[in-house]
Amino acid sequence: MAIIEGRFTNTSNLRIGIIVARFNDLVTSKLLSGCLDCLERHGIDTTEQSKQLDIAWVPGSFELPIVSQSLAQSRRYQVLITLGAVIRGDTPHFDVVVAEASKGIAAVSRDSGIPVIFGVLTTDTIQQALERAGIKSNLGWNYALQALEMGSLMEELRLIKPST
Ligand code: INI
Repeated sequence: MAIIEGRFTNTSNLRIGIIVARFNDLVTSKLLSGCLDCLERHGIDTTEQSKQLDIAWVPGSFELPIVSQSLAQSRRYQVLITLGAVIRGDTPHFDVVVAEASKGIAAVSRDSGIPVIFGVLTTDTIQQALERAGIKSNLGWNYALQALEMGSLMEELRLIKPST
């Protein structure tokens, strides 16, 4: 029996790309701070000189899939994290932005074989978004943990030898 699971230690070989939406920057910059805090505490070099981490900014969550796709195609990263905040109160096309971002991110992940963490908050109000980005908890932290787990899990899976 093989037990296959990700880990949260020995992160020195992990390369991570983060794609952040500027729309609702008040929220997404907080998600990014939480994410970086968690990565740093798990041994990832988060300094400006880091060779383990790159951060790409996009205008809004709608643009997260295309830039994720480009980073995935570079084969430079074991895992990508997308960060966005879509707030229903702000827009009648909430459903369109959420649907395109979620379907697009899932498609990039499946097509490239590189896990892409879905770190897009979808809330009714800015208050709810802020509560999830630092006032109560910071989901950026959770997205970073999920990235560590998935990045290392996919490496484990690649090591499985075909049965003879
Ligand atoms: N983008 C978001 O990330 N969150 C939103 O709440 C949002 N609203 O409200 O419209 C939003 N719109 C911008 C969209 O993601 C694109 O950047 C834009 O349509 C250009 O393609």
